Amino acid sequence: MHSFKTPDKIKNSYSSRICQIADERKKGKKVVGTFCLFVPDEIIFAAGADRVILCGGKNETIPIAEQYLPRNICPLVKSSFGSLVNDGSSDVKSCSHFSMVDMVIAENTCDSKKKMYELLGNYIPTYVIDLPQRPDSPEALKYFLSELEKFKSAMEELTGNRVTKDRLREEIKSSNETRKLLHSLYDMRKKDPAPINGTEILKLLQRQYFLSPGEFKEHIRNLIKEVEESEPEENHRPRILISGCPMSGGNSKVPEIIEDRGGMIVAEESCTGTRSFWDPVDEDKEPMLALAERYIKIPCSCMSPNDRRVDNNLELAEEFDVDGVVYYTLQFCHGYNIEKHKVQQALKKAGIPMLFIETDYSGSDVEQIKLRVDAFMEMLS
Ligand code: BJ8
Repeated sequence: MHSFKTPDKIKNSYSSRICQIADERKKGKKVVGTFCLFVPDEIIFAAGADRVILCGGKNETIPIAEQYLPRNICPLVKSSFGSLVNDGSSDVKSCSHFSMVDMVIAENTCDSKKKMYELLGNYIPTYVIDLPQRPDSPEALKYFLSELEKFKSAMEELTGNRVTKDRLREEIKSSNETRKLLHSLYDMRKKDPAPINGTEILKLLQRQYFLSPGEFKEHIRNLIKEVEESEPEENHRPRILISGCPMSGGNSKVPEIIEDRGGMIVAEESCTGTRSFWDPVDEDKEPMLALAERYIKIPCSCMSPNDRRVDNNLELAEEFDVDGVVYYTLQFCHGYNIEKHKVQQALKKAGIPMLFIETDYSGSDVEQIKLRVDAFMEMLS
């Protein structure tokens, strides 16, 4: 397997991004923090603001969160909250960009997040976008569009800038360019053997939130070039689609185990994978409507019914010619956990084997996961 050299600039993107944001703020730019794909970046950027992602993928901040939140909720929510409310009294490093955020832009998705946002409002101004949860009706689109209009006004108020249709069109075009580049990168993974491993791609997607959109595009272009010029690998390894909860920065436990044990992740049906870029925004439509239409279709398990996600799994499995699916959920993420059943049924019908892994951010189950992955790989080989 080829190992791609991540340029130092990209490796150190976190610290340089913090400096960049600090500079921007000195010049009066507003910075917002987000947790979810349902918040359209295009509106934030069109308002002249910057954004950082606040989702936590690290285990260390969970004990801090457990002073406020129940233990039996999803680690992503606890890790994020612990990192944000860390007052420095423990040895754990806090989320340094949280102090640079003027406002959190939250969204009503799962119960744990919704309730966590209510507490977060005690620490920082928190704006919540409401979501209709039955996405396929015309009323839902109308409601979501009205929520995005309100969000646009909130951004105008925060920044003092008007969000014009032209600015929105520019940002939609720019985001679509990023989406196209990611599609080109993913197309390369359709080869057998795939020329780049999935852990590498996951880290790229996690890192995008610590790069400006321009830097991220440049990084993808360079990576595509490097992959094109690399020597192809010879041995076929079981091709895996990983499907389920997002993997925030700091969390790459399961993909690393899969690839260390001989598998090759060729696609991810997740918010740190295809869900984040698969569908473009229609550039020919009125921009706010086009944004509402595109974002409401994100097949998150908080939507009901969410058959689009079942279909996406089947389509990706076929397109990337996978040998098996690893269905990955975080503990206490009821939406993805329950949805497993429907996905498993559909995959079974299509003759595609599936391994279910429910885990957290700790290392306590690593040995057990390795054993289960070994057995799965053996079955697929
Ligand atoms: S669009 S997946 S980013 S909500 S893992 S916190 S769902 S209990 S992160 Fe998500 Fe937006 Fe949906 Fe994507 Fe809740 Fe589940 Fe935890 Fe989750």
